[in-house]
Amino acid sequence: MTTDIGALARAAERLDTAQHTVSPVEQLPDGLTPADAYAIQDAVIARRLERGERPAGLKLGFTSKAKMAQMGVSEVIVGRLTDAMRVSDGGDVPLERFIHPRVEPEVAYRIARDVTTDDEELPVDAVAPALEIIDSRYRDFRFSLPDVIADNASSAAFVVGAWQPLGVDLGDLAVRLTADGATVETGSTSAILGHPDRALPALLEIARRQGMPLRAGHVVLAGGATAAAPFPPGRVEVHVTGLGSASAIGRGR
Ligand code: OOG
Ligand code: MG
Repeated sequence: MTTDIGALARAAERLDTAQHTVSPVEQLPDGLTPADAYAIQDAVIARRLERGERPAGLKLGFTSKAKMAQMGVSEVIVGRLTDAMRVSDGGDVPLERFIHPRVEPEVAYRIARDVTTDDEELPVDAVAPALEIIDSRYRDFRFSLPDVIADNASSAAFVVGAWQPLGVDLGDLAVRLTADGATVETGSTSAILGHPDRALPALLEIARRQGMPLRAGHVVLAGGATAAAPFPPGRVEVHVTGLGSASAIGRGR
């Protein structure tokens, strides 16, 4: 069933308001299709771009079993990143701007040039360790597949470490997430679709279907390699063996 345009716009307004007023909302009504949900996501992003934010890339969600099991969703989804979500490596994350922030260790790719409809592969020119801060706008961080798509795949903020040239095989690198030096989650990049490079064709397919542009310099997040952890006050860091690290400091709360 496809819901009427007015209902989709109202859902987008509710999710957008939840994000910038930092107040959780109820899940969306049952019966929405993934297509409806991406239409809501489009409208949420349009509202952010109208306020002056600029597209910064795309992120994949549920590319690892750990994430699927944690959230009870087993389909790969895509969300949009904007410049307002970017936190510099080692920078501050003001925790009061989020409802119930969590953090995930990820791998980022950099888009080499504007992607066109002729591209059969995503042109990438660098990779980096990354942190994603997710924050569901839904009460209790609970959602169905359409709910989380509509909510821009829980995107909230992201940190990219120093870009590295291509050449490192990302297939099975050890991943560690630490909070104030203590290990919180460990895993391997192989958790991401068996190899994080597989995130690229998966992303291209969805981005093309949904008409999501990718431009030179945009960031692609391949998805959490482990379950997400609550973002605590203090220093959070991801370490990827052979690739490097990235960190952020949780302030407030
Ligand atoms: C949705 C976002 C999933 C990932 O890396 O798998 C995601 C969520 O878990 O709230 O970002
Ligand atoms: Mg993620």
